[in-house]
Amino acid sequence: MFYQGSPLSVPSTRSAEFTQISDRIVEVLRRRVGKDERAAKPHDWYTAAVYTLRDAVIDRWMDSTRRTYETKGKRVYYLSLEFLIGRLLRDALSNMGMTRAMEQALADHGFDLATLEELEPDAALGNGGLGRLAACFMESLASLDIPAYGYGIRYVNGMFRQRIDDGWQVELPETWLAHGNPWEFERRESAYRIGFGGDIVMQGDRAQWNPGEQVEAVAVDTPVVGWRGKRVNTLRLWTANAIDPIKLDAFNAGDHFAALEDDLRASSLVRVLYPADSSPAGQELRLRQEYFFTSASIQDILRRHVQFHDDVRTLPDQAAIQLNDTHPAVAVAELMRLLTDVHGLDFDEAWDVTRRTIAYTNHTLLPEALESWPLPLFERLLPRHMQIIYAINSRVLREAGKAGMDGAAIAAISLIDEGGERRVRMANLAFAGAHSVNGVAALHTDLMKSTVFADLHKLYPTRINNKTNGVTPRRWLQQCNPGLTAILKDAIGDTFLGDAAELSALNALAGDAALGERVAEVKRANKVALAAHLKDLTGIRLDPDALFDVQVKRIHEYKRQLLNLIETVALYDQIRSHPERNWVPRVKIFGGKAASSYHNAKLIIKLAGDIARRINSDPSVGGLLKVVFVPNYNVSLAERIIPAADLSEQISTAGMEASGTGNMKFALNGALTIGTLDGANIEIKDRVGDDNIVIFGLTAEEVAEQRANGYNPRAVIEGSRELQQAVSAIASGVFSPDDPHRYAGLMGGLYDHDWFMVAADFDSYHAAQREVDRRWQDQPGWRTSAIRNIANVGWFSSDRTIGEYAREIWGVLK
Ligand code: T68
Repeated sequence: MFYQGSPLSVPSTRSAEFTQISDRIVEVLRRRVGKDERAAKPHDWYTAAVYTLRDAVIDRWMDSTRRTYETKGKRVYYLSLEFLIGRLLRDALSNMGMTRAMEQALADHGFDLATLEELEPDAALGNGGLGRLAACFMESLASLDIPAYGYGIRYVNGMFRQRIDDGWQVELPETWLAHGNPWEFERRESAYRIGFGGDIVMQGDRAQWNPGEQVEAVAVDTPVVGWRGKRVNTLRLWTANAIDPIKLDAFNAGDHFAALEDDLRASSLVRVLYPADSSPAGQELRLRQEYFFTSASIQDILRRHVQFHDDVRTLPDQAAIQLNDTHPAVAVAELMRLLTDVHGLDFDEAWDVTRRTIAYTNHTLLPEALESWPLPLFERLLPRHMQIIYAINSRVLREAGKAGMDGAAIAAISLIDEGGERRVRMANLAFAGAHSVNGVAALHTDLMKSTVFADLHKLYPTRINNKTNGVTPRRWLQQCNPGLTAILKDAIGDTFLGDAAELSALNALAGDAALGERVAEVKRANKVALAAHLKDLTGIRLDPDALFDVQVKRIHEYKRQLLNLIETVALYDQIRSHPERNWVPRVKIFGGKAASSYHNAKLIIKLAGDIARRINSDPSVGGLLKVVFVPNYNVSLAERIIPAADLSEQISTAGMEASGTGNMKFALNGALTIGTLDGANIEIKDRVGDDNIVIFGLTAEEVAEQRANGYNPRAVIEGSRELQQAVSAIASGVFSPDDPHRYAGLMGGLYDHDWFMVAADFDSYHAAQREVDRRWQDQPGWRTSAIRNIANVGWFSSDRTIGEYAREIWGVLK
């Protein structure tokens, strides 16, 4: 709502800062946006507010850069194909300590900050957890005053917008740059040539790569503000330009398309983010994207290094390069190439520098997600890198041979997969070229050692280490849940704002009824607000006094939205058969995107919609159960949904979710977790205590055992009345009368193989849900549990995670 001309109530104490900002906004509106106050539209005011804030940010930014240069400090470089940032205005205002002043200044001009914030599009340059982790890490690096650069791609179209048409997911391009981006600065002077293809000429024993094509990478910088504006770091995203954007002779000869061909080829490199969570897109363009941004980043890092320290051999003292998964793993070969072919180091020296500089984070054990490229493709695009990889490989295999490893172990360690079509294994390349290889939760790290990297781990036994993920408490508590933050400040003071571990002071107050009530009141207010928003989005009315049971994340079979849906159907059945029982009113909230080519994931979305339609319109459940699928789940929606959740669904098949980070965000906002012993759930349980979490299902070890010993899902389904009824109802079209066979295949898959152990875990999950009901019926007990969750998950702050990387991998903190 805009109150043009009639100011919102402005507190009588007008700070000098507020008056200054208020005047500055008008000045900026006129001179930089080019609008008069009377003509300006809300979007113009939004832009003026960002520019005004940005001016303050820039001063700190230059300050931070100067400090780093002066102290000759070691810098951290975080290479990631994804940064799932979301909106920046609230984050930057809050970290700069300018929220209140900006609110008042805008109110002075008749605008509401919260409304203007909604005009900012989400920067959605990521798929899910991996991309969001990179964004949390960037914020924590700045908050911990660590000089760092994030490097990635400035996609013109980020994560697709999800529309639900008749229950089916439809993918639409997201045009986040349509109205310009007031946060970014193009740096034309930071431009590099990136080559592809061509051939190699030997000059003595030095190789010279003559690429067949070239494109120019240009830096576009965004400031990243740390907590209390201590430091402002740089997120440097690369965009692509053709070296020769228009061939005038072709154009003048009338062949307009051919004249612009290079330009089109360059822009297509940075056009789209591949919407493939957990599975590599097997496209040439994807490999080109990976090399494009990696090469530009490594060239930039080396340029900065030699500018101040003319010896490239000191690189490891000045730079720590972290590879976010294998997407930038070609960095190993690229750094080797530049050190040997350009800077003249010999192979051994270059290998030593490379390994001491680079570290690699693994985010998945799913075999289908481990990147590998067909060798002929790799060789065609990156012929020099292929030679270097062969050279690295022969060295690694020699070491394995010397260590007495057998043929099978050597085949597993090889950077080249020789089984069938030959492929380049990016995880093995990253492992070999890094001094540190880390997993993202304790269980995941253990499994790395015993499964996919077992042989590499034997050869290099000190390389694998664990860094359990974290989330930034600024965005995921303070900014998204100001109501709860205010109560916590009243209860324990505000030191937790700078150090989330201080939340543990709440433990002493966990049984305090008055605090429990205040926390519950805020939760209810957040639920009322979410219900209103979801009513607008979906038309479905939700009761804020019901238990809000939420599963929001990418749709994937291993995350088991299907288990939740089948249990929802079983509950629906039981409510109808036993209406006399004391049922807990529930709202089941689902949200998430499916990779566009992932058929079963898309079918699961359709199933959620079909189940929702049937249950929501059935008067016999008497409003005890409602189901809603929230379209276009993204960071901004997460910021509304998570503070309003009572129950957090973290129900992946044990051993398959590397960590999870949503699990941490929900607990930090006082939701109880229902979950398997998977990923970071285990560490959450260890911290919040068994009484404050509901655990069910097979352990990772039991899953492996069952799979090895011949798991028979059909027998399991036939042995469970609730499960069988629910599965046959879905299979026979009870929820899809318009197409009764729609789910026959999906349900048939459960009977036949059930790789994700839905049937095996069903009874245990169903019982765990009834345990949740019992706990909910004891409201004081539930509130205590909620407080215990908030009190004990401060450890999952990304500040703690980054502190560990900084000390144990990068050597930049003591
Ligand atoms: C996630 N991985 C893990 N991958 O699944 C999750 N993959 O458990 C973990 O918490 C998180 O990483 C952070 O460590 C992903 O999100 C991808 O998004 C992805 C993208 C492209 C290709 C493969």
